[in-house]
Amino acid sequence: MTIHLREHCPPPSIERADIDSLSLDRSVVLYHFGPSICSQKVRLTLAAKAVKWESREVNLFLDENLEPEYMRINHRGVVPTLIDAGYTVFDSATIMQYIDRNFAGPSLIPEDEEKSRLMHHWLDVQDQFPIRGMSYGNVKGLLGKLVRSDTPKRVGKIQRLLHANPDLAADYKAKLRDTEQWIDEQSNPTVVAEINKEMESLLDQLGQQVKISQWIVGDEFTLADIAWMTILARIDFVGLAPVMWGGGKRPEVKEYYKRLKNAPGFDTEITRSQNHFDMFKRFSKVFASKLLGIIKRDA
Ligand SMILES: N[C@@H](CCC(=O)N[C@@H](CS)C(=O)NCC(=O)O)C(=O)O
Repeated sequence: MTIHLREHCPPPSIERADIDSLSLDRSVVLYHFGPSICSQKVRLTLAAKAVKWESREVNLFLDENLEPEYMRINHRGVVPTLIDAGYTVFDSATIMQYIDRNFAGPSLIPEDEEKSRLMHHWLDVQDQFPIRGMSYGNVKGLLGKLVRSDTPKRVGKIQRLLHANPDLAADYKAKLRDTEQWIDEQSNPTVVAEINKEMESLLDQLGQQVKISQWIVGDEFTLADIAWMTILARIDFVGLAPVMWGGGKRPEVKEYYKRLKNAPGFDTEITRSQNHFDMFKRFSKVFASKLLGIIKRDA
């Protein structure tokens, strides 16, 4: 049974009878990348539900997501992609809801209609936020220079892949447009400043929410908290924490982030793959591998 969901389609819910009959040999495969925020959301959800899964790393720093084999699995060439019992599910927010509905374990979507609406609101808000611009535009120092200088190099690679794979032409053309937008965004300080301002306004609203309760939706830890855990960790990683919740500013957000850092999965799914040491290690490997590729190509 193969159903390919495109973004914004509601995830299918497998019938309980199907789950029971599949449970013994159910294999869950996740295409993901350690530091990718969208992958972190899904890995945290799998961990919260104690789902066993097989890892297929798609190294974004090596542009493995652009390879035709992966583009045939995920036409946008992005991670994550989840494959479960013949279903291929795209888009982190969709995958998170799919996992919650189709696996046993604590429910991460409130049953109460009003609370569920609120949870979806906070899930949508983060989903629509230009997190890529915030991440690439703000990361400072040598790491910032390295990650930003890597984006323009993808243009040539996508053009080569476009010519070599005419059946994927539409997808590679979309990837080219997206990469050009990405380059404009990350290198334009006005755009980055606007994105940061937008985040400040969201954090004001988030602060109001977590001032009155432990988690975003009262005392229930939900998918919205998982998603915001990754966003706040990214803000911290790129060095924006002092601007966003330092010096007595937004104390509720600061306290909420402290609670999130103590929540299960933070260390294993975020800190382990999103730290400066790991990033430098990954980038030096990328540099060596790309250099070798250029030498071989020009030999
Ligand atoms: N809306 C999608 C976005 C997926 C996405 O943009 N993933 C990023 C990593 S967080 C990616 O694969 N970037 C590589 C690229 O855009 O080429 C989701 O939430 O899954």
